Amino acid sequence: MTATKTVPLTDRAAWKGLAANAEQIRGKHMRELFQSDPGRGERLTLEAEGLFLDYSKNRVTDETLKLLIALAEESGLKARTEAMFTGEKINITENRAVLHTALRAPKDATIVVDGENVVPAVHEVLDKMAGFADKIRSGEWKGHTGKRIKNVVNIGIGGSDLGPVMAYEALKHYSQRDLTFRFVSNVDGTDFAEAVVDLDPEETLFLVASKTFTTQETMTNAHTARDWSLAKLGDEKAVAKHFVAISTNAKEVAKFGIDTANMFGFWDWVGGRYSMDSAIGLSTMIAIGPKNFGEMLAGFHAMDVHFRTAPIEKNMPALLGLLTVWYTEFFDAQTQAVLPYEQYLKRFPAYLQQLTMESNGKHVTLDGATVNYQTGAIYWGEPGTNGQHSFYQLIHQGTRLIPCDFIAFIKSLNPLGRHHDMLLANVFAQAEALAFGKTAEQVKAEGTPDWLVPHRVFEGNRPSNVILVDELTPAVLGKLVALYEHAVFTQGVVWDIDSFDQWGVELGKVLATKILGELESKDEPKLAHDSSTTNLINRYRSGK
Ligand code: G6Q
Repeated sequence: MTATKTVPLTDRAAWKGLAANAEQIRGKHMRELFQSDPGRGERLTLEAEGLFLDYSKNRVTDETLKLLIALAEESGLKARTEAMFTGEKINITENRAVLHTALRAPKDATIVVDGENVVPAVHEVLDKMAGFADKIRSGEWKGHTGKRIKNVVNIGIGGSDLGPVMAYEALKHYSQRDLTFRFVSNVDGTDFAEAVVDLDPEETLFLVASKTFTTQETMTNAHTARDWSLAKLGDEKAVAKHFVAISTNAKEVAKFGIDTANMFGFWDWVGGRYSMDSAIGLSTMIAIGPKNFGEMLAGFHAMDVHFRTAPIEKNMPALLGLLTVWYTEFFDAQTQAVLPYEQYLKRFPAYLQQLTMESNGKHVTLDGATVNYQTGAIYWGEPGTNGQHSFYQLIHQGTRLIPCDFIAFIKSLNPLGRHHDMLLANVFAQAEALAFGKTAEQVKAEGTPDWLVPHRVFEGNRPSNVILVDELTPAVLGKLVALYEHAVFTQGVVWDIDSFDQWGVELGKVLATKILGELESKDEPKLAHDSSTTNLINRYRSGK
């Protein structure tokens, strides 16, 4: 697909309408919006696939919502969604289809890329993963010395790490507890050293997860892992029992010494940050078992179907995406906080950082024109209630507007006394406090001395969404991830950018390769950098 000419975002009628609408809303407090519309808290909600979204505590009116929906329509959201789902090459700068949705399509679906239905191959890999995962889980797969595999170490970085770590942590409750999982990503040797410090190579399996199998960090860690294993196991043949590869590059896998029979493949139409449900999820499948993994995929698929078919006004990912566009463009919001009130989702914000920021951190449109608006919000967050005792102060009383997504579950996976009621009381209280705040009159009425009143006033009018779900299951995790994937897609469509490339990571990689040679050179290298870089290199060389 080549870039299609669309009306520039800021020339679209709905954009202009939104700009005018924002001026009216800026002077309105959410207190007023709720007082004048008693049904608002029930009306501005949406239920999809078991996820309940309360978006009533946003600085929007019905007019705003109408205009945001019109903006999505004018941006061609529905057509672009179909283009993605049907395998058009919407990643135009890499000339690739974007088909993570095919990874969770049911067996009987047909999705054609370059004249071939990709669904059978997806299921073939899933079946192979299941066979392997079962062998590890049951103990049938033995290490080189005949011992059972007890430890699984995933080596990967970026999209080949963040999804697997997040999913493992999120679904730990469902994991096989006699297996230990570790994740090594950083080229900092400490990451590897600490990950294996208490492991026995005879009982340890490495999953080398790399789409390209050329990523410097991952290959360095994989070679170090190989040396670590062989130092104890001695024999090169041990590699076959202790290393498997997850990659699209069979040639490089074979070169590393991994039997390609122990390779789990995927395809160039799966972007790294969209790959946790491909073979990259092998660690997840070993942890939770093929059945649970299948349920996670079914969850993803359910949200895919919802996004593809629901009208925009009832479309949860589209609404979430549009609300972020609203605050980014018209309220100068720079960040979006994601605050899960669920300890198992502690890595979810980190996962979303890559998904959202690598996807939408772009400064040119599909046509290559520099944008005259903001793109990609900065996503960040920590699990509640911990964040409340650290950075929430700035959200409540600081000078910046930070829209928040709260994620909470009605049932706890670890019900303990009053813990869960307390946890949920905090989510609801935070959303309420952010929206409605506390006026000077209220503070005074509590007997606060006049000089202290301004310090204790909560302005309120801070927007948030609450996503409330019954219980964290593998299917729900799939739905939540797909929810954000499609919210990010919606934003990218409105912003008219390529959400699926990542050229921004290239320059640093190239420079690092050059500098590495200079750091390791025995002879005094001829440095042709700026004075700061030259000084840093020299300081390191003389100190190391
Ligand atoms: C994600 C990016 C990037 C990628 C890593 C690892 O969308 O492409 O984070 O996942 O650079 O790449 P490999 O899997 O090829 O090692």
